[in-house]
Amino acid sequence: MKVALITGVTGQDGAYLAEFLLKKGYMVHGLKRRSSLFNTDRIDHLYQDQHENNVNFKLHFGDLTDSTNLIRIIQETQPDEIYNLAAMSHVHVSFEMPEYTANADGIGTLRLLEAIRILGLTKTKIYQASTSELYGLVQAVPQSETTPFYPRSPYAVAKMYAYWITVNYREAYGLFACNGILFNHESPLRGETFVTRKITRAAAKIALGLQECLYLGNLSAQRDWGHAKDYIEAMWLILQQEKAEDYVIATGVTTTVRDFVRMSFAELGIEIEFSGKDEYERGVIIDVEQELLSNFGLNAEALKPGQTVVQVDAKYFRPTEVDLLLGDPTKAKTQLGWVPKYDLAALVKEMVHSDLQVMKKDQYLKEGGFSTLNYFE
Ligand code: NDP
Ligand code: GDR
Repeated sequence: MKVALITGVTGQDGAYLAEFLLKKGYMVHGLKRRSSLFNTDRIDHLYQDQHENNVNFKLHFGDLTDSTNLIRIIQETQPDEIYNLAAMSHVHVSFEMPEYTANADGIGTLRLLEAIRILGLTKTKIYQASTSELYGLVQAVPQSETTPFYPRSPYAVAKMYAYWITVNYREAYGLFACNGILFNHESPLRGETFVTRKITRAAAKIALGLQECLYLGNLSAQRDWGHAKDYIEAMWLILQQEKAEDYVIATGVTTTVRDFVRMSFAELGIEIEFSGKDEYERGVIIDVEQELLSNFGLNAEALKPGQTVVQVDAKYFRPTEVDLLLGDPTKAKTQLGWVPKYDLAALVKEMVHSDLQVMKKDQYLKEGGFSTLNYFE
């Protein structure tokens, strides 16, 4: 039985990866942070009673800022594969918490690599969650494994350190350590403050009359969006190769935030047109497909053409922005045989309909007199 250790197991990718590896017959260990509330929502369906025999999913308290804890867990679990997914992963928040981000995302990776080196686990393979944010200020498009980096946030700078320390430990100590340079990937499990999930949640809430307007930042940013389920499969493939190498994982299609908004509302039968510029831009309903809305059990009366449902709020602008990301996944396709199953339309559909179900539950609670205040930035 192969043994895997996933840091960041409670996050979007950690949850999908844990499920994927368990299906492949792995013993899966996950690193989770201590928190005052339960933080295992995304993996609760995988929970196994630890008193039973044949337990193959186990969680350990830990943190990437604590070396002794990492050394102990790795020594106890003796993993064949480590997936380092743990990170303070929000680019905008990294401007507010630059030092912590450097510690967890940058030095955290070093702590993990050092733990493996100190323990002499030369056969353990390591996957490092690198990111398209490394490309930052556009040097060339599409971006491939050879495109120069120009990070544009404390998050990206920390991840740049993690990228190079992974390469360095591979070259210096012969570790099987690889970077997956993953472009944005989303899902119904995406954190609520990343732009795609913020949009799909708001579209569902607005359709149900639970929210009036969605406030966003830069609508012109372009991202190469894929589905997390496809991307975690690439992580696994990267560690199954003969040779440790770095790979770009992307769809090769880029879309603006504005178009993601249009697609999400259209999925519910609400057509939006944008007008105005920069912080004065707004999205207004121009048509409501009553039949489509009623198919989803929605009452369209609250929605009228002319109604503003999206507005720009400059507080969401970043001090330095990454304007355009478009990946070239040729190496992954040819060497790993990796091809994504989802396109953007299928991703948007899944996210919007999942959020519609979540929000219907909220609506039910609200009607029952329970508070459902969700303050998401
Ligand atoms: P999430 O934000 O959903 O999950 C991050 C995980 O890291 C959570 O489990 C979180 O724990 C944990 N974590 C945060 N800080 C620490 C710490 N100091 N010690 C231990 N654990 C910590 O991210 P994703 O699942 O979306 O992304 C996974 C990884 O891939 C991240 O490293 C991210 O930077 C990177 N990445 C993501 C991309 C994407 O589009 N999703 C693209 C490219 C790279 P908790 O649940 O307690 O907060
Ligand atoms: P990103 O994702 O920064 O690319 O990092 P995010 O969804 O936060 O932003 C994408 C783009 O949308 C613009 N935007 C907004 N973003 C947020 N969060 N909220 C808003 O209201 C909003 N309005 C517009 C942003 O300015 C940006 O241009 C994600 C994370 O998962 C990283 O961890 C990962 O490394 C990269 O993807 C690849």
